[in-house]
Amino acid sequence: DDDGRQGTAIITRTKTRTKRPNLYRVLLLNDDYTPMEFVIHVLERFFNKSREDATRVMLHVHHNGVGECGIFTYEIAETKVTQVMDFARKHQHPLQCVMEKK
Ligand code: NFA
Repeated sequence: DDDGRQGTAIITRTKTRTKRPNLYRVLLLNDDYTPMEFVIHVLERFFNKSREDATRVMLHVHHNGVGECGIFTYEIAETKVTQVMDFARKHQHPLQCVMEKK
């Protein structure tokens, strides 16, 4: 806008500011006791993975010590970690699930 008296126009921002949310990687950690089949089930149930993808991720964790289940916003990532940890505890497996900022 310009008040018409001087060259003092004020330009207002009309473009919407689009902020990217912080993202978090949810990881599974290897251990010596959790059955492979249980880990596959966790990946299918809580991360909506196909049998094939779940098996790939499980074997990656088994061989490398850690692997990615997915990338989520903070609240979703936190929920996944809690769901997996509660489920593992219920079945008395030491499986560990953690999140890290991307
Ligand atoms: N290492 C476990 C076993 O040999 C399998 C496993 C895979 C555990 C991925 C945790 C995560 N039974």
